[in-house]
Amino acid sequence: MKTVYSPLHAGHAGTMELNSGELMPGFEKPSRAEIIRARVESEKLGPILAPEPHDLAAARRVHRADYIDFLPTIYPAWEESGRSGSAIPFTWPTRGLRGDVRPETIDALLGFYSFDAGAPFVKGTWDAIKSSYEVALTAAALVKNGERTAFALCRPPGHHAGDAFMGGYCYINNAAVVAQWYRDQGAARVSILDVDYHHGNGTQQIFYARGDVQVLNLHADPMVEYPFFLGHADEKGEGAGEGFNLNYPMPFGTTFETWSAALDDACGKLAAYAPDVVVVSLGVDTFEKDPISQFKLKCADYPAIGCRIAKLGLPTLFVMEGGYAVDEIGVNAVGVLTGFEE
Ligand code: Q9C
Ligand code: ZN
Repeated sequence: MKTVYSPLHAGHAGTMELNSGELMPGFEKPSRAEIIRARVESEKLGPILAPEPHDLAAARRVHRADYIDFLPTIYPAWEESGRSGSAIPFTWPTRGLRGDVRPETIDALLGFYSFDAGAPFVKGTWDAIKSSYEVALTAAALVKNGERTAFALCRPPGHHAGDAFMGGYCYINNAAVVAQWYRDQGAARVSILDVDYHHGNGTQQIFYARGDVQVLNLHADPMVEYPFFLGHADEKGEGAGEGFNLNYPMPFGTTFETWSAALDDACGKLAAYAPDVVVVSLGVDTFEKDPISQFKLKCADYPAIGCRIAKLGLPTLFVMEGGYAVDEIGVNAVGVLTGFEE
């Protein structure tokens, strides 16, 4: 299978994040994508292509225009105000405050367009976000043009980004963008299968009231795990989307036995929906040694995930999301892909 990759992700580097009361180097770092790319090469998965340039029209199909306008302008404004390093929000319009009035200054805008402090901006962040978006769209076009599958090696990831919010290392929701792009290219139905350890709260929010994009999420129970405030089993969609959002929250310590049973159930629901194309939000932070996660999947389990998804017999685009155990991130991510191809 072909992989699409851009070196521009590497400018999104030296980010800082708040962890247990301390500001520390971010877990979402450039080596993640570099190690996956090296594994794609060493496993001879297939050619690695550069992304085609794209304007932001496809991003505006799933994100609010004012949010897309904010993303490229915030860091220049931050520097203009005499600051450097990571631009990070520290205040949010929570319940009872005015979340409907767009403020005018940098710190307020950062909070207005986010749900947490986990999507920092440094100098190269916007170029990385844009390249990640172009990687996703370029890989999406490969599958549209007849390839059975393709791998969008996106960095930064996307599934926590909603219509007008960033967070959890995510800015533009690459999987949502390509799902909508397939609809706009004529697909009647699209399924998004999110296997990242964390609930894809942004993806759910974007498609919650729609029946033309089915969203299936396997993740750690939001009662005890980030992103906490969405992803419960009773969230099934609303209006025209009723029945087209499916959540599989699982407890800490979940092993592949339990996790793969959930995947099997989700694949059954997906097959019944009979989409024209499947977009997999591919996170490998379900791994037993992931530094920020609490599931117990082993390296040998990842090819089995790819194999189960391949059994659906549908055109399938893989979009990279999370995974923070950098030593094994290449083995696990590429393991899913080789498992799919066997
Ligand atoms: N620093 C993805 O896997 N963890 N995002 C917060 C405190 C945030 C994960 C812990 C995890 C975000 C794409
Ligand atoms: Zn994750």
